[in-house]
Amino acid sequence: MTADLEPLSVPAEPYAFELKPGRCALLIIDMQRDFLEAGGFGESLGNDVSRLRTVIGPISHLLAVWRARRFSVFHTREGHRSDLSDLTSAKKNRGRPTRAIGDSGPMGRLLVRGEPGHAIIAELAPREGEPVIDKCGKGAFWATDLHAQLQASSIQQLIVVGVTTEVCVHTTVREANDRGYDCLVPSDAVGSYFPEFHAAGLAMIKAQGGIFGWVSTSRHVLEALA
Ligand code: C5J
Repeated sequence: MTADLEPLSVPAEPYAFELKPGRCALLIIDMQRDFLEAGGFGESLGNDVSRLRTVIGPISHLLAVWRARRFSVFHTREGHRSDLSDLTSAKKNRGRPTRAIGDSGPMGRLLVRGEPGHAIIAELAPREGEPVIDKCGKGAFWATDLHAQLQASSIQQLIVVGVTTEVCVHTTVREANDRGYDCLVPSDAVGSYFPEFHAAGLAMIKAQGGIFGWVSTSRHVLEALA
């Protein structure tokens, strides 16, 4: 059991984050082929999906350390049941896409569970025993048992990484705040199709004394744990 080890100070903004090893989970948001690869859901919305690939290295390094220390790792996937019974018409039609959620593409039906595009990219594939939270919304807490699972593991803090900064990462950080978690977001381990939204999303998290949490880098987290 790794809980209640000495806190570690991670340089961060707006001030140092007191990381509690054993009480802090690495929460990896939606690192799915549908968002990162050509032919997936992200591209169907007109996005340049290559922009998201910069986060793979930093997340891989954090993940390797979290696994080596036997700290908690949670993965999320955004997607829908094959009958689309959990897909609202508002979400399906938003943006008037040429190919909508549930339509067929090169990686199977877009954002549908079990299809090739719904899978987490090979570089970050979950290991046996690591919880994978399937969510149909942007936030990882809504309509999932993530909170219950975190509580069962006595988790109080989250390092939130993945994609996209201003959408699913941000929504999840906000949800986590309202449930009492302290969140640290490493700026190089979250990514967006839009650099300006990435910057604004991070600025909002750390503003007003850290109204949603702390912003740091993967290097600072790794150095604190070294
Ligand atoms: C989006 C996400 N952008 N994972 N999902 O629709 O951020």
